[in-house]
Amino acid sequence: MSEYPGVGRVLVIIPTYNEADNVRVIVERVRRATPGVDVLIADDNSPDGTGTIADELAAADPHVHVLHRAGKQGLGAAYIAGFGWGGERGYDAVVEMDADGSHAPEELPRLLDALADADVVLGSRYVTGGTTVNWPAHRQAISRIGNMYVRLALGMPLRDATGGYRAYRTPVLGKMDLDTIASHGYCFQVDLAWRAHSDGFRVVEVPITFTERERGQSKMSSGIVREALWKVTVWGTSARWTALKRAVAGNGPART
Ligand SMILES: Nc1nc2c(ncn2[C@@H]2O[C@H](COP(=O)(O)OP(=O)(O)O)[C@@H](O)[C@H]2O)c(=O)[nH]1
Ligand SMILES: [Mg+2]
Repeated sequence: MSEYPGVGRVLVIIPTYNEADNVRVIVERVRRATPGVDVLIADDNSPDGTGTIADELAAADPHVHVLHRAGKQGLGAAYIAGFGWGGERGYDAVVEMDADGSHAPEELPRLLDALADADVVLGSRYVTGGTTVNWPAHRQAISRIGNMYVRLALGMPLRDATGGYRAYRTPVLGKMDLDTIASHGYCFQVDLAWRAHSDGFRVVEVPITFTERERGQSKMSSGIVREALWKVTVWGTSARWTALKRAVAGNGPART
């Protein structure tokens, strides 16, 4: 296994639930775009046989691994298990990437290059140069309004805090107390960005092109949006309350 310059050993984690039509293609694209990095497919016992295909891919390529999980427990739980798997095996950095082709593996070198001077790199649709392709208008609206709300509620300067194409230095995750994360969908992504930002880590955004899936179905639901809205409101209120208490006590503003 080779080391990515300035970063070290890299593990790309791909969570899957019913991605039988996508998993083979995405793994091949990652292996071609970044031959030195390893892949971990975190499958939640997909009824469509994704896990079996993942096993075949792993049997054919020592860079590919599979984490079989008991059942559908949400994206956040799959990633936390994957982060633990990578941490135990000494990877220096882990990458989040969707299985459905929305996150182009061909853009991964740009994320990893940026990680050489950062602790966390967010692939961003909403910085200059970033874009979305074939994304339905209602999904764009939810995403844009959601990100605006995140910025307002949390006072966090990031443009795309809900995106799921990211790279983290593993020690940063180690300091984040992942056991206390109960968030599932987008909220999981906001949760990690918020923790990284408020803990003072170097979080940078690099532009990506997000392309809507062509095969398989989205697992997005209204419950996922509700979870994010509710939790972001609670975090924002709690951060402002803490800042207010500190100001009253004369300790200066809290980090927000
Ligand atoms: N392991 C696992 N993966 C999931 C789960 N929900 C979504 N995913 C994966 O997370 C990625 C993004 O999900 P997707 O449905 O495309 O969400 P969208 O892009 O917001 O519509 C895909 O690779 C999914 O297979 C889950 O409960 N468990
Ligand atoms: Mg998708």
